[in-house]
Amino acid sequence: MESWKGLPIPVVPGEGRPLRLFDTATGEIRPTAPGKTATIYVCGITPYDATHMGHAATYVAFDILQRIWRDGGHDVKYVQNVTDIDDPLLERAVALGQDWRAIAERETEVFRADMYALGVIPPADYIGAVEAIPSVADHVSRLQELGAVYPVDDDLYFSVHADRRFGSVTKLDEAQMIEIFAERGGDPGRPGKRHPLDCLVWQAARPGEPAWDTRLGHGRPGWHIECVAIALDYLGMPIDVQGGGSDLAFPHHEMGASEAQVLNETWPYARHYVHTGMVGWQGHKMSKSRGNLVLVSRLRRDGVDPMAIRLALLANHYRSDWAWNPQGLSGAIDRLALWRTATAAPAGPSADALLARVRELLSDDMQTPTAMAVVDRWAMETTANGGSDKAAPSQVASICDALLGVRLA
Ligand code: 5CA
Ligand code: ZN
Repeated sequence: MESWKGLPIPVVPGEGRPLRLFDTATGEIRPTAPGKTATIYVCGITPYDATHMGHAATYVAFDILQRIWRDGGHDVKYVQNVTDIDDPLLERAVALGQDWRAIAERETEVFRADMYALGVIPPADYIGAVEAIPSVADHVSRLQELGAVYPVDDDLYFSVHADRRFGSVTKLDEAQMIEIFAERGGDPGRPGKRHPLDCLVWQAARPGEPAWDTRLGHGRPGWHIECVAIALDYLGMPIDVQGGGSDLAFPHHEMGASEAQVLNETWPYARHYVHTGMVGWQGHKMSKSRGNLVLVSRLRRDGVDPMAIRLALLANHYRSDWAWNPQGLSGAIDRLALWRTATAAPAGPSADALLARVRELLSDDMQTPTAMAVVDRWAMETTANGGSDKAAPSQVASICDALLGVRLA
């Protein structure tokens, strides 16, 4: 499906550093992207109630990641899905008395507009689950040939233990896995399954629900295999980074990795599993199911500058859980004003040290809060005492744009 429009990214002098990132699978900060072209798959939205601050924080974090790679001389291949058919979307359609397709199209459009406003680099391939159904059927059928899939009634399940590395992404014990699986859309107790953790890869048509005709019969895909089919089709294995919020580490990324590793008979699916922290609001994780949402589109309608929203998100380290709060937004509005004033000044202190320090901080597990404090110090010095470097203000503006995605002009 159509992605959103990208904006030109300024090139800053010299070359950035190799990016080191925390990897969920190893629990360590390790170097990323050994090749010239870096590949990244970030799990996309299920299109209803888009785009809340948790979504926005996650996609802005993976946007920063790509900016650092580009600054370090890599080309980036970025793929994202839209889960435009899934149980929660159908449940919402019933609750609203609306067509599920209309909801998906409308919310995907809101998401695109929000991503564009926030200056998020668009994926080269933006693929809907519905579009991917023929490919999902092919991948499931290949898993069948490999003996890793079995029927339960008319549905098809993947034997997670067909992959001997199952569990290596999150390293949870079995009791924890079963508990989280049940909380996050899984069905550990379904009669007829060979193991409680086996996951649905194909669901036969249910009365009143949408279904598609494929080589597997009339039905629709399971969730994890949808992302795997898209990632394998558009990127191939291993991908450099599989990204998403920490709520996707288990079961989604764990089970997806096993499906891919069985399909490809190689390991690993991804070199890095990168997970963002959860944004909360009113004492809970911000979530569509709970309805405690602050929407990007709502703030934009209220006249909040999207660059201030971006600064409010980046003021938190991507891996920490944090709560959205109005003070954070007003601090970001003040910061944006300070940066705009300073980068419009006739001269300031040299930008060289700032660039080196910002690169150092961002390439070390994306420390955006401290990188922004470096820009603050330069901006305060410029507005208080000026400086002798006439090129510095526009250079700092380019650095903020290229590395932080914050447009100041
Ligand atoms: N469609 C699936 C992924 S294939 C899905 O999880 N969709 S979603 O709409 O629920 O979430 C989209 C992305 O936002 C996911 O990466 C998810 O981990 C992330 N996300 C959801 N809620 C939050 C939150 N409160 N804080 C941070 N990230 C969040
Ligand atoms: Zn996904």
